[in-house]
Amino acid sequence: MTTAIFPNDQRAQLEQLYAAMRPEGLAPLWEVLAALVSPTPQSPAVAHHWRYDDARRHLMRAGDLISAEQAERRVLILENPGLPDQSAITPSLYAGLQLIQPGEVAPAHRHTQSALRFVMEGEGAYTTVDGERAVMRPFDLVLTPSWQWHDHGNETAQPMIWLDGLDIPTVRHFAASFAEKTEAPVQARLVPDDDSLSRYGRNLRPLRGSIADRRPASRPLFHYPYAEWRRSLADLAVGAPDPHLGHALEFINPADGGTVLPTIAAQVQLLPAGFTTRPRRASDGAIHVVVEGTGTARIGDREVSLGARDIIVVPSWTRLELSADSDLVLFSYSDRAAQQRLELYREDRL
Ligand code: GTQ
Repeated sequence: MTTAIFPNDQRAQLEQLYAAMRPEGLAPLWEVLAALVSPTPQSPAVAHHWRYDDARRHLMRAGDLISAEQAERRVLILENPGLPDQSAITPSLYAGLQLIQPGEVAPAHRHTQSALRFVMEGEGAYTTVDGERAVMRPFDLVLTPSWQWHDHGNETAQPMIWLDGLDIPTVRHFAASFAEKTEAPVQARLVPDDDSLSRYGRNLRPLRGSIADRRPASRPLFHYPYAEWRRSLADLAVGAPDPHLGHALEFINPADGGTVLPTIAAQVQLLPAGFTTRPRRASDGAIHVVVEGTGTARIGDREVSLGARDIIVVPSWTRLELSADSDLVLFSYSDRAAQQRLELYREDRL
């Protein structure tokens, strides 16, 4: 807390007032106003870099020590060093690396927190969302919208690891967490696998006759396969890159063209070999994952080298400049969706 400057006698009398009113739940705004209403964002989060291989080693060890069923979710939380013990990678968002070993099931539950999964390794394991399975491949994006039942399973012979991105700290901020479990750990399959991808994933939507659609009309799609988004990015990359973003595409909700989740926006970008972005800063706190290539991220006064599957966090209003050694493909998610809905979002292209 910052302390305002006052002459000594005034300060002494003010302190007496504060002491007298504190037990009655009263506090002076003038002591804290400058910190509360700062001219620019003052994030308690710091820039940080997780090397995938290092995180993976600890995750595999956890896999030896505890089962997915026992843990309910076997996840290593990516905790921002500026937000210790808060299970947060930014003030509003959560990130974790989840491991499902061959034959394991992470049992069905649902909660008000919205989630995305970005597959880091493994092929053929599934997430079932409200009775529909999405079979996952590396670098697929899969959503679990608020209050939809989800269980994860791996019937393949390889471990499956993905990055979980959730709005856990946002929901905690609003004290609006609700969660439920089912009796059976695995949901029944109600429709063919990837049914919603067939219906909504190709720039079409079902014509409604007398049979109502099963999924909520407002958020019908939950699987964005790597093969599809990578092809779009490759086709886009024949043109000139945006100076601040390179070639960038946002994942959208086909129902309204908006962000994939009400709180979380997700995007991919490709920076051609040798390209350096112009610096930019934005009020969203963002998590970036290296999909392909190598390069460098300059985040504020930090510089980190980016290798395969590395993860970085860029706090709000921190200058970011990205350089690609080889063609660099990044996935990222941020709280821009929530900030735009709350009319808070700003960016500054330098
Ligand atoms: O897979 O449902 O990393 O509920 C944290 C909370 C994953 C999940 C997390 C969760 C999940």
